[in-house]
Amino acid sequence: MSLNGAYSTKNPNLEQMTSDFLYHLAVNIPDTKNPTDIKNQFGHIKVVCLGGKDARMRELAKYIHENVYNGKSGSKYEKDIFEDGHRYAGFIVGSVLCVSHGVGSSTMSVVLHELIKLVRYAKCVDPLFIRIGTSGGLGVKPGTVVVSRKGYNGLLCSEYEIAILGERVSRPAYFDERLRKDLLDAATSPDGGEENAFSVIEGNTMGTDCFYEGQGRLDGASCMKANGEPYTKADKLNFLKRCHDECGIRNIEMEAPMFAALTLHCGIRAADVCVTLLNRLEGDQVNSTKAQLKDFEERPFRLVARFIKRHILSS
Ligand code: R2B
Ligand code: URA
Repeated sequence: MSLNGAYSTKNPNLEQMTSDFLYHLAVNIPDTKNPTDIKNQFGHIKVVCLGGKDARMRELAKYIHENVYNGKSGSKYEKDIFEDGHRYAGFIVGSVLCVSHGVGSSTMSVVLHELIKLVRYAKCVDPLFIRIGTSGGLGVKPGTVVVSRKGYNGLLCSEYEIAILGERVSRPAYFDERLRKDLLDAATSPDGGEENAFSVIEGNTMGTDCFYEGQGRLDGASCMKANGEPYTKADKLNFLKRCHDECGIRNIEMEAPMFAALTLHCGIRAADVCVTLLNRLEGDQVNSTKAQLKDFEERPFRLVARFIKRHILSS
């Protein structure tokens, strides 16, 4: 039986545990049956935003304070509530929790397990999890924001495969349809306002375990095919075109299949909203200027802030 009727636990052992320690967040739950402090601190959270970098998540909290709550969130949004864990950073602003997740699925899955337990102990009602990230685009203009339909792994399968007790376990990796539609809806401004200044599209997202060879880059420390021979620019473009044409992949990052699969498995509605920093059909190096990076990285903030105002705080 689940502690929270809104979403389920996939771990029956949790029902038997009288205390829990979310080690990487340094959050202690001395009494899981009556977690009063956790409920007081997190029970009101409606949206958990996740992004790679600590500093970007602090900026997101500030952005939401200013743009969603008009400077009146009443939250100490600059305080890193997970600093004692020395691994991830977390900032609360109104009913939004912004958390960093590092690079890649293995790093993100650790914080995701602990956050899913946290919102469950806190009895948050139907919390949404939204990753706000960066990516390489496929055939789309740099700066485009992609809201993901499905995650694909580097073998072009829409699944997340993990080894559990010495066996391969494969889980489906698609994102919540209603949340995706609501996010896309937030991209449209009834008065033709600022959101139209950049494109927001839906597409599939490949998440790889390796930034370099896993994403077909030519500029890693190694650049070799399975047969031990170097791959060429033509090989790379062939692969990227297959991703685009056969799988509808419009951007590449390093977390989508794991994030989609674990949230889906645990009954959490989730979305992946990533800006593309470059068009991978044209190159490999991420060499945007500081100002361009700031502008691009803020684009998913703008979309998600508008979504929160329109679909979360108005209801
Ligand atoms: C996008 O950017 C990071 C790699 O630079 C990784 O976390 C991702 O998914
Ligand atoms: N993040 C990635 O994983 N790939 C890119 O090309 C850019 C950002």
